[in-house]
Parts: sequence; structure tokens; C-alpha cells
Amino acid sequence: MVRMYGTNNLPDSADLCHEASGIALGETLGIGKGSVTVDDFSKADAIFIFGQNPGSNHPRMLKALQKAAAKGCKIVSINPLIEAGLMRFKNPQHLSGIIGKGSALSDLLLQVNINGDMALISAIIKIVFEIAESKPQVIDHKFIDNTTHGFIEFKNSILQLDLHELIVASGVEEKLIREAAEIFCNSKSVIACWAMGLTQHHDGVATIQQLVNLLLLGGHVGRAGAGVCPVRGHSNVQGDKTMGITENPPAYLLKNLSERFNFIAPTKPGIDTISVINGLNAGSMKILIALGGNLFDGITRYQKTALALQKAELTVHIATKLNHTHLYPGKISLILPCLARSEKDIQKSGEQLVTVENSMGIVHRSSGVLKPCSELLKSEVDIVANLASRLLPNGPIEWLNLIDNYALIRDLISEVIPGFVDFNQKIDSDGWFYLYNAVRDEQKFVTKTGKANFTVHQVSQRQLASDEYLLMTTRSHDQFNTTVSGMNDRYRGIKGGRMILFMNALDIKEHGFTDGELITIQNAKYPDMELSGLQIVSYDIPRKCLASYFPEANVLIPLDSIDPRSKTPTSKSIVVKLRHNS
Ligand SMILES: Nc1nc2c(c(=O)[nH]1)N[C@H]1C(S)=C(S)[C@@H](COP(=O)(O)OP(=O)(O)OC[C@H]3O[C@@H](n4cnc5c(=O)[nH]c(N)nc54)[C@H](O)[C@@H]3O)O[C@H]1N2
Ligand SMILES: Nc1nc2c(c(=O)[nH]1)N[C@H]1C(S)=C(S)[C@@H](COP(=O)(O)OP(=O)(O)OC[C@H]3O[C@@H](n4cnc5c(=O)[nH]c(N)nc54)[C@H](O)[C@@H]3O)O[C@H]1N2
Ligand SMILES: [Mo]
Repeated sequence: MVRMYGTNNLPDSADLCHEASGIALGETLGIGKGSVTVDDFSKADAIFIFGQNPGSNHPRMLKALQKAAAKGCKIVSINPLIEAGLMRFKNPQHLSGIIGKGSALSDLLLQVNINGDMALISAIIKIVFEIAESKPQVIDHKFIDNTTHGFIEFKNSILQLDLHELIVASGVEEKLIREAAEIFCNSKSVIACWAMGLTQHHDGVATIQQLVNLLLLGGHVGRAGAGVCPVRGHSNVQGDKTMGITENPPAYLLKNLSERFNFIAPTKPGIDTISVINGLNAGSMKILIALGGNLFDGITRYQKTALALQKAELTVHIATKLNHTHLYPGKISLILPCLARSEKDIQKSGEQLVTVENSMGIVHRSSGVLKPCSELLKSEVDIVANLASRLLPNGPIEWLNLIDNYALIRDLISEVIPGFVDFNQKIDSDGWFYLYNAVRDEQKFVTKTGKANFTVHQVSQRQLASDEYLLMTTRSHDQFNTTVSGMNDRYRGIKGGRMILFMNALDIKEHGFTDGELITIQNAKYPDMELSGLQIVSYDIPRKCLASYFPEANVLIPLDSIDPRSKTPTSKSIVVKLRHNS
């Protein structure tokens, strides 16, 4: 509908989430997503987990990690916090939790400074080159010569770096970094996983590409037990990208759409999520249709966001529940409630199902089991098809027919999106299938050079004034993004509150604060962005680093603090100052 209407303005939550991964992997490996399956986890010799809290956010992944660990796979965690889920594993599905008598999961924990990953990865790479001087086999030269591009430039860029400076910037002891490099060199197959701890920084794309460089050194892509694994965000954010929900559509998608539906799909790139807010503010954007999401809480709870939303000529929210964004209506505003995925969706041809794609490349069916909370609720398909039939009544698509039977939509998908041949048959027979993945299945890299690309990056060191700190915002156990379901963060030992600021005991003392004190936190660049009443909790976190909860701390995140490559807000790197609550 949107492309036939004539625009690529289809940004999605990935812009706040894994966009950096998509760009980083697209340029280097030719696919904007991961290259491993669950099966690869049990074949890996080492798994490096950067900036991810699977105990709370990806509990099912812990099982795969536990199985791998039981087989002797080394697990290395890189995180400013010692996340309980990564240290001990019992069974997070059960109330007893994973703290207590579980088995240690991580073999090595590198307690990196916030945003110190670029320095850390670069240090590991430098040490791998050092080791290779006496053991050349730790670098896979055959793979590099045959399959990659840009190795010499990359190697030169690393040789120019000073190892000592990298170590200091990473915040990790040299001995531990050397251990990580040894594990890397001694492993035949390595997987690297990451989530928001790598993406939500000024250099998110660059850091992920440096990680790809490390993997390429050992030829760890496109073979069993090895590869890249950006661990998913929203339930189906991967699927929505594959279906073309993006402001930067690939050329094949536009070509296929144009040919199948006999129109000229727009080629001009659309705008990203942050630019939507800026565009509404400037008056260049007039209409916002949001299929889910909570922009106000998800981007920044800043007054500028609220004002921007209210400047819109029209806001339309298609949503399963009310949220703060709905409190800032445009001049005309519609809130259209829709069925949730947990609810039964019954149409003329009977009960409907949808499909989702996970981070391991599997497309599987999904259907609700609950009775809808009202007979009047429409499905998302129903609402969008009705909009489309009025907006594009003369088009080649019989929109309203699609509501009766979603299998008809899947038939159209199979004609337009690569990898979906016999979509309905596959879903009907097995309920799931692996999507073709050029890197995983054929070690093929569909990049500009036709090879896997090494890339060259700067390692910038952040200078903080004596009264400045670097703040990350993270999820607690009891929330799903902006929906908070409880006030506890059980694996971090927090009960009954979310207005929390995790801080190193030495910093608390040195700067004249006390554990348990309520303080005010302020953005160092924009003093009017501040939050009062956060309680200091003395915690095992590197010096000068702070952690607080998303979305409460989002008042501190300005719209212009983004990774220039991915346009992702730097919600894990905000320079702040603290003062006693007045
Ligand atoms: N239950 C539940 N599940 C979820 C979600 C949810 O809210 N609740 N959200 C879903 C979504 S949309 C997403 S994107 C994922 C998010 O999953 P995660 O990425 O695991 O979520 P975050 O809480 O943002 O935590 C990121 C981790 O990065 C670490 N970190 C912070 N800064 C740095 C850094 O500079 N370097 C490194 N190495 N680590 C750092 C934090 O300590 C934390 O452990 O989870 C998905 N699953
Ligand atoms: N400071 C800080 N900010 C962050 C992050 C962070 O780590 N720190 N993480 C970022 C990340 S990774 C993400 S993904 C974003 C998330 O940002 P958003 O995607 O904007 O936020 P959600 O809380 O996932 O959106 C939930 C709303 O979507 C609607 N909804 C839920 N399910 C459905 C459905 O099935 N259909 C429809 N139509 N609507 C539905 C409901 O109205 C619900 O209130 O936040 C980002 N913001
Ligand atoms: Mo996300």
C-alpha cells in the first residue's frame, strides 16, 4: 500500500534497535541479518556474547548456550554488568530462577567500559596478529585470499594502533583480553552474538564491523558452528524487514514489486524514525500512521517529541493497548484498536495464522489461542486492507479479498520475496522452514566486491570531565520494551522500584554521594534534560559508568545523539552529570 501510494517512508523499530547490525552486516557480508542456526550453537568451540542480557530478554537462548557449554564450548561474555543469566544457568522458566545452584555458564567475563567494545575488539585483533607471528595457522589465509577483500588495509590499520591505549580504553585487564584472544585462536569455530550493548552507540555500525573483521580473520563465517548472530529485538522485527518494511528497500524488492503489480515503485529512500520526529517538528511531515509502537517512550520522553507529534495534521495509531504516545494526538487523531497475536483471528475462510521470522533464520507459523476481548476488534490485516482499498481503489490488488484468507497474501509474498517459494505448502506441512541464507548456505557474499569485506575503523577514545559519567539505559526483568509489568529486576537484585541508578562504589564515595541516596541526573550537553529522584544503588559496574532503566531515563536522550551511520539513538552512551536532590 505504502509503495503504491508512492513513498518509501516505512521506518520501523529497528531504527532504535538493530539497524546498526543490518547496515554493518550488509556492507561486509552481504546479508543484513545473522548467519547461524540453533544447530550451530552445539557445533561451536567458542561463543562470544557482546552486550546482551539473555537471562531476561532471550531466556530460550540460554538453553542453546547451556547445551553448547556442556559440550565444552567456551563462552565469553563482554558486558559492563555481570548479568546473572550469563554467569549461572539453572532454568529461567522456573521460579527458582537462575541464581543459586546452577552451573557457571561463562568461562570468561570481560567487564568492559560502556562503549569500550571497539577498543576491546581491536585489542583482541592486535593480539591475534601477535600470536600469528609464531602460529600462522591461527589466521585463515586460504579463506582470506579466496573469499575476502581489503585484508591488507585492515591489517595496516590495526598495526598502527597502540595496544596499551586500547587496553586502557576498554577498561579490561590485559591478562583477560589475552585469555579471550587465546580462546579465539584455539577455537576451530566461533560464533559472535550481540544485542543492544553494541548497537546503541555513536559507533554502533563501526563496532559491529570490527567484530566481523575479527571473525573473518579466522574464517568464522558461512560454515558449521561459526558465524554472526545479532540477537533479535521485537518478536517479528526480522520478518518485517524481510517483507520490505524499511526506508531503504533493496533494488530487487522494488523491481519485483513493480513487475508483479504493474506499477513503478518509488526508488527515492524514505526517512528514518528519528527523522520522522524532526520532520513533524519542521512541518515537512504531516501524517503519522503507526502500526504498533510507542514513539514517545521508545525514542525520547522529551517535550520536543511530544510537540512534534502534536504538530501532525493526522496521527493514526493501530495498537493493541493504549500507551503514552497516544496522549499526544495530532490535529486529527485516530486510535484504532486491533487484535493481538495472542487472540484468535477468525475471518470468512476460518481461523487465520500469520508467520514470523526469528534470529536463527526460521520462518514459523503463529496463531492466537485466546478469545478476542471484543467481537468488534479488527485484525491488522483487516485495518490495513480497508485503508488500502480506499486509498488505492483502482489498483491491481483486490485488497478486501485478502482479509478473507491470509494464505492469499502468502501467495503474493511467494511471488515477490526471494526464499518464499511454496510458502503456504511449507507452513501447512511442517509449520516452519529455514529461509535461504547466502552466507550460511553457500558461503556466498553478495556485496559490492562480491567478497566478504574487511573494513577499516577509527578507535575514538571518549574524554569525560571529572564530574561527567557515561550512562547506559537497559531493560529490567519485568518489562517488554515500554510496557512495564512489574517493579522488580530479579537477577540484578532490585525490588519494588525502577527509578534506579547503578553506580560504582568508589565513584559514589569519591564524588560525595551515598548508597541509597536520591539524586538528580542531567544531560551534560543539554542541561534542561534532567531526571530527579533516581536512587543510587552501589553496583559492580566499571568506574565512570552508570546504568538506569529504559524508558524512565529516556528524558535524558536527545534526538541529535545518534550513530550517524544507522541513525540509532545512543541510548547506551549518554554523557551525564549528577547532583544531590535539592
Ligand atoms: N523480556 C523481554 N524480552 C525482550 C525485550 C524486553 O523488553 N523484555 N525487548 C526485546 C527487544 S526489542 C530487544 S532489542 C532485545 C534487547 O535485549 P538486550 O540487548 O539484552 O537488552 P538491554 O537491556 O537493552 O541490554 C543490553 C545489555 O547490554 C549491556 N551493555 C550496555 N552498554 C554496553 C556496552 O557499551 N558494551 C557492552 N558490551 N554491553 C553493554 C547491558 O549491561 C545489558 O546486559 O530484547 C528483546 N526481548
Ligand atoms: N533508552 C532506551 N530507549 C530504547 C531502548 C533502550 O534500550 N534504551 N531500546 C530501543 C529498542 S531496542 C526498541 S525495539 C524500541 C521499542 O520501541 P517501540 O516499538 O516503539 O515500543 P514498544 O514498547 O515495543 O511498543 C509497544 C506498543 O505497541 C503496541 N502493540 C503491541 N503489540 C502490538 C501488535 O501486535 N500490533 C499492533 N498494531 N500494536 C501492538 C501497543 O500499543 C504497545 O503499547 O525502544 C527503543 N528505545
Ligand atoms: Mo529492539
